[in-house]
Amino acid sequence: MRLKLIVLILFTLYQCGSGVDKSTFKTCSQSSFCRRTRKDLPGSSKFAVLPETLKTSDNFVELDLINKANDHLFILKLEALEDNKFRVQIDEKNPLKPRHRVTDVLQDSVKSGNINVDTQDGPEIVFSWGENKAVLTNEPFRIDFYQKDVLSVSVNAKRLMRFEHIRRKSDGEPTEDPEEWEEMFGEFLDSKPNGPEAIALDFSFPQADVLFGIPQHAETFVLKSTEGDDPYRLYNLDVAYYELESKMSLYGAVPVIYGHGAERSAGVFWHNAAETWVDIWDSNKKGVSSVLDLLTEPRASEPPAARFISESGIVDAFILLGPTPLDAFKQYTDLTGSANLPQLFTLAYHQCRWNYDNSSDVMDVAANYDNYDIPLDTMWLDIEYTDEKKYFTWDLQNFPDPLAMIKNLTDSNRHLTIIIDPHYKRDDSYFFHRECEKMGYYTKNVTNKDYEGSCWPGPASYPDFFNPTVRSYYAQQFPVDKFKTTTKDVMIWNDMNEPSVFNGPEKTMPKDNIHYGGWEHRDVHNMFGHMQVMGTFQGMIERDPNQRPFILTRSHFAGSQKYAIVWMGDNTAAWGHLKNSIKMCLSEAVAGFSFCGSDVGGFFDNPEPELVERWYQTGTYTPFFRAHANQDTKRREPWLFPEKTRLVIRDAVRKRYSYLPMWYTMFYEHEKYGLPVMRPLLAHYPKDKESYRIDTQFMLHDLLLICPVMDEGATKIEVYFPSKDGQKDGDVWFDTDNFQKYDKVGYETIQVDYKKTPAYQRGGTIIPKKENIRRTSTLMKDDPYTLVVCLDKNGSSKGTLYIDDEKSYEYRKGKYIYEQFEFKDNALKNSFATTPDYDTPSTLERVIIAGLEKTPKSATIEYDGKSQELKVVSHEQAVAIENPGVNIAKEFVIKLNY
Ligand code: NBV
Repeated sequence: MRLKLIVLILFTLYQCGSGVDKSTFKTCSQSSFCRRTRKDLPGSSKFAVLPETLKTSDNFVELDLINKANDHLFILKLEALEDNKFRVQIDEKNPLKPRHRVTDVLQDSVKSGNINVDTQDGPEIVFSWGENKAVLTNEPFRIDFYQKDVLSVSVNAKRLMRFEHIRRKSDGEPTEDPEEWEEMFGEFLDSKPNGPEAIALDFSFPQADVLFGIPQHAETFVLKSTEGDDPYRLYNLDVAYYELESKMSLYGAVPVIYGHGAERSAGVFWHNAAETWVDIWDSNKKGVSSVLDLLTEPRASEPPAARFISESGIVDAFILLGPTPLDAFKQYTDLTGSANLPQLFTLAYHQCRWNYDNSSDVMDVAANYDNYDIPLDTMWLDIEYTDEKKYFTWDLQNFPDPLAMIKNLTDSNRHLTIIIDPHYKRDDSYFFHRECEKMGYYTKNVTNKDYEGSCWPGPASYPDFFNPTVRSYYAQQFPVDKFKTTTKDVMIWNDMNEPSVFNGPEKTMPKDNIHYGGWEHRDVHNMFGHMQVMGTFQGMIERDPNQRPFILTRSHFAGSQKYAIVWMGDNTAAWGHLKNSIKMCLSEAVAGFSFCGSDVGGFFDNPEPELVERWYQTGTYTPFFRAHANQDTKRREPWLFPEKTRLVIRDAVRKRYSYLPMWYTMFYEHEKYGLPVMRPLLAHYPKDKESYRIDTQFMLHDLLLICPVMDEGATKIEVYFPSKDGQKDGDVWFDTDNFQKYDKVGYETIQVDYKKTPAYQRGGTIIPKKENIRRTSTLMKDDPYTLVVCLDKNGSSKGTLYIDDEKSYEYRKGKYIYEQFEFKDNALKNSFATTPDYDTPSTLERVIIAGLEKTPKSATIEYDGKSQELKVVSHEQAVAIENPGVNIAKEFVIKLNY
């Protein structure tokens, strides 16, 4: 009873009403390393390269670097990487103790390229690799990266580099800040055993007009200047009631940034897992903004730039030289990986709530989806399913027979996802705690004892997921012979893994806690969740090696996308949060997290029906489509709303199911090519400056332009049709509801009734769909396909379709069908890059063609040496070729007859 009360008090303090409690979280000026680094002014750093120390090898060169302010020596390592990438590492030459280097993020496949030293006399050393060149200026230290002779990224051009060498307090080196050696935040003391060890470096993007990236922030997609404001913060935190338009940290931290301009894109990946703040200088090449500008001399144009400031670790920066936005995104996923192809059902619709109270609640909700004819694939269980928040156990009072409940779902082709948090109840009757305590598996505090914090179960400890043995132990909990109340089909949700600690500094773990290898939590904080999801992934693979794991994680770092998908955490049922979900998912997508979404309807508070309708309509087109709500909200399953809302929800979900073949194909191509699924407009229209800042519209692949209605009471919206050349040349677009054609560039007012979500298929594309909507995606597996062919200005188009067993890893052994479609010269043809090695009974049931100049009289299909006439039905703005009937894995040609 007392325990429950304490948890309740801590939780109430934690939630703190309905607004973010800013006093819980640091500003830059409350953090010693950010405060002291931010005093550095451009031009202040005194680093110089010692050219005579140059050592070369095939793939990298090394030089000494000196801080002339104190004569401390560093090693600068420059490494050429394949595909227009470059790595810059700086570490102390003779550190008092080793500095932390990030592991467990980079792909094994990262390959070095050959680096040549072109010139090395005089004040510069010039290196080249492939089409690229790096010019290293010795003093002041600076590196300019050229892609095909165009200056794309400059390192330390602002001379803001800082590198605090590790020292002993007793050496009495000059202090810059009174809290360098010990820091207080509220009641919390950070003992900082290593003293000051911050690093900072600036990167300029001479070709860029805008910078974007560094999720996770509730901010616009394009980054804003931080002059006169706090920097963007990257420090995984559990921020209840987070605010919009804020540079405060949220649950994830992905230190990759891009600069983009009409001619080029480039990026920088800052491979550091310590707390990081990022300053942004946006471009002042904004053109004439006032009459005064016309009269005065143009200002010297400073390119947009970013400064990364990290509390510890080394400088390890990857320069991504593009030159296109898609090239730069790919270079980033080359380094950190792309998401595995998910099981198809995970792309369908999910229903969650904190909490479903008991087994019959779960089964009733699922059954009601059938009663109201709304498809549903996955039910979710939040923390209350456990026995007193002891993960890997069940509350057998409310869920007396979990296996029967799961079977009930599985029998109707549905799935269950359950939550597993990273805090473990300190209770001797709990096996997991007993074993972790006995084996020494918990993260240690500063005195090397098991760290004890407080979370849902009350006093709790946190396994040290950085230790591979601990990860294996944790992974061993998942197989069904161990976790007997689950089946192989139960999927996992890792929440609170920043980690969230109710009674910790900034509601997280103290920085002087100790992890595996003796590293401080300070060095690795942003990777704590990443290490948990690695363990979860391992556990699910051990449970069933041939089933693709599905994991939702709240905390994430660079590379977590290989293991888990993300969402926007505890958002609010407000229109601003609906809009924000698109901005945030776009930033996540360019940082490798394509499988992203927000709690549909909003987590906190009760949404009005109109907001629910618009949120579902937006959810149709966001990769992760899950409704979720806080325990204090009113129940809000679709049938609890007025009929109109329920029908809108039904339509939105059904529309999502009709596009599942497209989603699945896009995610296959995501794994294969490493490009985002959800894309900002600039990804395809890099020359269109107007498009850069548009973050209320987005593209799905290069196929659809989605313009969700996200304003209360809207009866019309302004849709922007982007330009290919930055002027008048654009694509043609077809409204997906009625195939109305838009051949234009610029804004167009579109009328929107409550049913309408403007979405346009790009002319030149072919999208595969399934139009017989069933209760679950699994039931649609062998259903026939419809191809939607939208023609470009030349009357042609192309598309792809991927098919496999939707579940296993057999596709990695070639058991799949991947086909290309092409429409040109009045004929639709398919072809296969590799011979299909998967049997599907699915046929082609319809081809819809939009954009034809004349309506054909009929069509003829040829396959297997036979030919057959097909009926062409003319609709207002498209034609439909009915029932070609050919197996989708066969080669065919359909010719139009005039
Ligand atoms: O586990 C309860 C919630 C969960 O429903 C939500 O989705 C997470 O983001 N969890 C956070 C803990 C506390 C929320 C106030």
